[in-house]
Amino acid sequence: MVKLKSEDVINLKKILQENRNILFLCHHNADPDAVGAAVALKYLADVLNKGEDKNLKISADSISKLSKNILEEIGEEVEIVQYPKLLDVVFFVDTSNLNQVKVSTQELKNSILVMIDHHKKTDLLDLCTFSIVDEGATSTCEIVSQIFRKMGIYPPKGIRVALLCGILYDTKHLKLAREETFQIIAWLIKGINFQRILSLLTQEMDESKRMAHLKACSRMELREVDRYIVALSYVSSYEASCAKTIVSIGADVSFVVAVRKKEGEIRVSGRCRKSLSKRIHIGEVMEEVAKRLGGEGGGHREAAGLNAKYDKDRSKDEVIREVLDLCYEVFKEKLQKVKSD
Ligand SMILES: [Mn+2]
Repeated sequence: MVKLKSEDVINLKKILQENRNILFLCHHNADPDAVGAAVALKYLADVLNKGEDKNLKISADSISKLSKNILEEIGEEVEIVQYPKLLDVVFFVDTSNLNQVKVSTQELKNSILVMIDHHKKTDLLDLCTFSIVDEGATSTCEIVSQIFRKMGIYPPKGIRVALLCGILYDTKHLKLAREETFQIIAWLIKGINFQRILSLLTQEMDESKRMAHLKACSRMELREVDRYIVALSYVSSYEASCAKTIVSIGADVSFVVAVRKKEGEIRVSGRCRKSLSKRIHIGEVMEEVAKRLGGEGGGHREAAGLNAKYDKDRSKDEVIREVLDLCYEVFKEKLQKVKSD
């Protein structure tokens, strides 16, 4: 079970019962987990406080396409606004950091702050009077569902659809699910078609992105180092998605360059297979390439990127060639180094 303490549930209930003006705040580009948890918490507040003229609101400075799908399906609304008017109580939902929201920090001091989240704790938590944060939970929706269950309140279908979407989204369609996740899903899913939930979470890829993937593949150059297949390519946008796609179809490692003439910028995205990432840190490769290009780079073992300045006097093709060669060289050097260590 999610480590949900009875006293936390009692305290949350009290906050929701005693306050009529509550803002549920989601992070930037709110995903289905943030939106699902916010919609459910707002419903809970509405059920627990029978008072008249309540003001219960959900805000985000932007929401994702999938979140829009879900809100349409269940007939709920999220106010899309920067610097929303803060209410007596402000909930940070699926949001651990003030960088993820656009609010006035000065105004925050006048509200009771509450956090319901599953991310790593940050300083924002110190500003909150009350919080339920479980870093072990796979989603905020999972935590919120547990809260309902502990309170003995069975949410209506629309709310359960939103919660299921959040859980499915954050667990990458259950790939990251734990035993508790399945238990809460079994509790939520009564009378709901699972395929419908899955279809709410799928979206057609943009034509421009599909085109970028296809171009990246058709322009691809393959090299081999130490029996690893290195794929090099270039596009004008979606370089990260292209690099990921190239690895997914068979390369061990990929580097995709995008030269943006207008912005005077070179961007590179690097990806590698999980097995190779145990030997090579792509973030370190990108950091080193960036250093040699006078830019900035870094990232994770499997996924990383860099930005550097593009000298407008030089030809685009020449720069692309040079950057890709450099990626290949640095990768080779790092690989030789691990081999000799
Ligand atoms: Mn989440």
